[in-house]
Amino acid sequence: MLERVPVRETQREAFRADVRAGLGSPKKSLPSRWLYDDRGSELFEEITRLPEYYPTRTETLILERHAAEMAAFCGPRATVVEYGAGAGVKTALLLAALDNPAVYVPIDIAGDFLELAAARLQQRFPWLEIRPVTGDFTADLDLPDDLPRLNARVGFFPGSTIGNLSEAEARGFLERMRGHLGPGGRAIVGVDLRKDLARLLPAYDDGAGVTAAFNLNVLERINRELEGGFDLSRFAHEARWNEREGAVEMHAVSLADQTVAVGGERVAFARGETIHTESSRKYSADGFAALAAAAGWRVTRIWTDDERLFAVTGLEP
Ligand code: AVJ
Repeated sequence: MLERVPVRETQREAFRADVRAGLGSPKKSLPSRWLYDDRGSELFEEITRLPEYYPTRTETLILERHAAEMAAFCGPRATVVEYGAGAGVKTALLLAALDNPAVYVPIDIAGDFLELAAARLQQRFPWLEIRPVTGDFTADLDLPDDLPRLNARVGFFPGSTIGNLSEAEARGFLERMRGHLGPGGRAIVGVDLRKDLARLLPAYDDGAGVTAAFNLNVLERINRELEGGFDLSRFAHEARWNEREGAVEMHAVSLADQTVAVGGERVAFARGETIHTESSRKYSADGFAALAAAAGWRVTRIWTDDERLFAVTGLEP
């Protein structure tokens, strides 16, 4: 397909611009979205199966355990709008539990991935109307205006993806979602909870080194796509807690004073200097309720696990 080439090129130019700006600033950083190319998405799937990485299996357990209550909360004949289409396991759990869901609208920036996930779900739920939307849900994205308006709309945002957004971005996202879902809307949002650092940090620095590979893959991506010269043996993965932000941060730490070629420019690193590659915010139940309230939502349900590691929240306008 011809129109695909410009899209890829535009992506690459956006990547180049972000890398230039992020590595050119005094505190080096890269937007976390660039972690998720094909290799990064594969590595993230591997992360979700690690013994140290509790969020995915805990959230899945909560969805399984409380599916009936969630179905009652959402009501019959729902139109389910999912923000970011994952591997589909959690979606299938929710759709299977709901009372006759009518329409499923997955939104994702990766169009190919989205079509694949939609096709898989269609096999499992042949009677469900599936309407994929390719787009960036963190930006000002509209839903198709011919969706059935009679049904209750339910927003689904699992995985604690909301933790990747800054507080301002998260509020903006929740406000836009409220607009999408309308006055009778409901939302189910997965939120990773604050916890002991002894439990939290290993989830982002596992013994097998998968998270390290996931983090440093963004440097390899610069090498692959932007003719970069990063020597991966001269950078290390670091996960650290930022108390002020209430977030686990991933950094790539330079192990030496060095200069790296990136797309015709040279970037200097001092030994110990880092590139901040991702923040994963953790909320208290009260903190999340306050954030939701600022965006016009009330948290009226909290489903959690016995250890209170993770919360699946139910929101009403
Ligand atoms: C996909 C953003 C939910 O923050 O836990 C996992 C990403 N980064 N290990 C998270 C991630 C490192 C993950 N989210």
